[in-house]
Amino acid sequence: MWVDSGAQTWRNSGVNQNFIRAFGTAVVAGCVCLLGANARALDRTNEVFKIFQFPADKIPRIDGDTNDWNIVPESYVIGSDRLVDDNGKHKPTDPSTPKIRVRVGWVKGLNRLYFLYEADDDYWDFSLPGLHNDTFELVVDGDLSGGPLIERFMPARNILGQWEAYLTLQGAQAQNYHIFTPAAGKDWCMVWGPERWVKELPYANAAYNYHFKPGQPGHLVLEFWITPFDYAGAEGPQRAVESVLKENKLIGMSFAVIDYDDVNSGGTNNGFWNLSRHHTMYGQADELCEFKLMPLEPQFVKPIEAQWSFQVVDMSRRLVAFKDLSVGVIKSWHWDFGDDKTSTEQNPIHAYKNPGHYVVVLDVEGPAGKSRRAKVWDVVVK
Ligand SMILES: [Ca+2]
Ligand SMILES: [Ca+2]
Ligand SMILES: [Ca+2]
Repeated sequence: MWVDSGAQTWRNSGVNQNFIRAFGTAVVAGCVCLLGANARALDRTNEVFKIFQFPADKIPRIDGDTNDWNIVPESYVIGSDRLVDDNGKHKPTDPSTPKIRVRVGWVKGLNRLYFLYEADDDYWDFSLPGLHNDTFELVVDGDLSGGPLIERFMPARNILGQWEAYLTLQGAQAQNYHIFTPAAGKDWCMVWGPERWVKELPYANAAYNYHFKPGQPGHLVLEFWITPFDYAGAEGPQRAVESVLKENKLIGMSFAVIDYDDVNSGGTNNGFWNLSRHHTMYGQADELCEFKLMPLEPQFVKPIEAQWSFQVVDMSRRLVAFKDLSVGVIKSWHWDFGDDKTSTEQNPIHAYKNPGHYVVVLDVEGPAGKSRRAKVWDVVVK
């Protein structure tokens, strides 16, 4: 349902009522703090869209079956009402407009963004091999660097020339995926830039589920994940830098729905709806929206769980720093360093007398109970 009338509403309404209903006050409050005194140039800086954290034992399987997304609360869903009618070709209430629902997820420890894109359209246009295809266009800036990602917007283009700018700059710091909905007889997407390797495993994977033919109406499911990159060059993955995804990190992202409803219309699309209010978000990362990598929802957080990491500070003194990473309310810590020495500090530093492979055990206790985490032969000093 289109319930918002587009760009003008956004300009006039500060924090939109639909947003408050859909996204809750917690993120609104967090957003105000984040903006602080120096608001960024990003679009919609008065709101942050949420990326759901999947528990590690509930990672979505890329098979076009939506069941693994049932655990994502409705507050994470981005619907058609959030998109802006970008070029005025369709009224937001036009019944021929594709109705979409987008959910975005992530998994702590994986530099991947998972997507479930569902759409209902009255005319699925996907029989041609080129760009004329119903499309979900996704732009991702994994480190909020902003800046141009398409050669034509790059200041250095005047120095480098068009093709050198394309090969050295385009898509390097933010990536644009033209995802065909659906893709029949073609790759699942066009990466708009020379870093085409990012659309293949082990950097991306996609699956569709639909039961319509070209020109028919119907429901489309597209399930996929991509890897965001701080640097993804034309030369291939060897020098690439993945964006490290961490809890509460903000990334830049927007997506657009490009609708074709007539196979004979040539290159002309019938509508272009955008999460960003700026059509040129396809090539300007400054015009993306803010998305936040959310913590686990409370029902997936274990009440108490021991966890820790360590670092050898000085091997010549066999000096090791231990860091508590336990989850939950912890009242006491007990470390057994494996050499008959113990500590009750939260984050102890320990000097081993002798070289060896050690079994280190952390026991924690709190109102929710006890938990233990041993690591066998992780701590090795010589
Ligand atoms: Ca699935
Ligand atoms: Ca970037
Ligand atoms: Ca269509």
